[in-house]
Amino acid sequence: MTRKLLITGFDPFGKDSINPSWEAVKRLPDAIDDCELVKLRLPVIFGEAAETVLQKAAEVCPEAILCVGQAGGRKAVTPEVVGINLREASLPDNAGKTPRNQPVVAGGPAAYFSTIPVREIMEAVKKEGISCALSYSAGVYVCNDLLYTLLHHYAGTAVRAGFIHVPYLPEQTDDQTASMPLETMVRAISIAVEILAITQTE
Ligand code: PCA
Repeated sequence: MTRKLLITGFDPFGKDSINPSWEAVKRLPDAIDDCELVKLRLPVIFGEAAETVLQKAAEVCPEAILCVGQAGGRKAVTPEVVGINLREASLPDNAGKTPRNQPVVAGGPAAYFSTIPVREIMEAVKKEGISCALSYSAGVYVCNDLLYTLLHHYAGTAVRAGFIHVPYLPEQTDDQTASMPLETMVRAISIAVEILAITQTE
């Protein structure tokens, strides 16, 4: 049976009319190695993004879930090491919600480590000459909300979950702000999927 990876990108949010995460995810092939990629576009809405993923995951039963989001201003592709139990919106989400100092999961642990092999992914991406660094904060907005919810939901199970932030695309920025070409992001995410596919069998 083919193995399945659920891979997600986000809608545009804030002042942006494009989100590189979905632009990159939708350009990935439908399969990498023996891994079938099930792609999903998510709303930038607290709670709803994770709910959308969990519903799809219940349907397709993926072995791993890899979520991708935009982190404007970052220079590198950044696999996230940790998700924290905090919602702190500095910008309304796409439903106008602005939670402040709220937990993602009431009574949940403060944090979870990502369960994908972030270091192996970072090393493999860097080896191809692409800027890549581990990140120790996925923020306190919708991306962290999604990562924490997935790690909480799948804690103690075999389903691995992780998150990778990507920089702006060149067309989203002025010359002073860091950006990365779309093809480079697509390549970096493909490498991450290859690493996931290899390490999943170990
Ligand atoms: N980035 C935001 C939410 C959606 C996205 O692409 C974040 O980093 O939380």
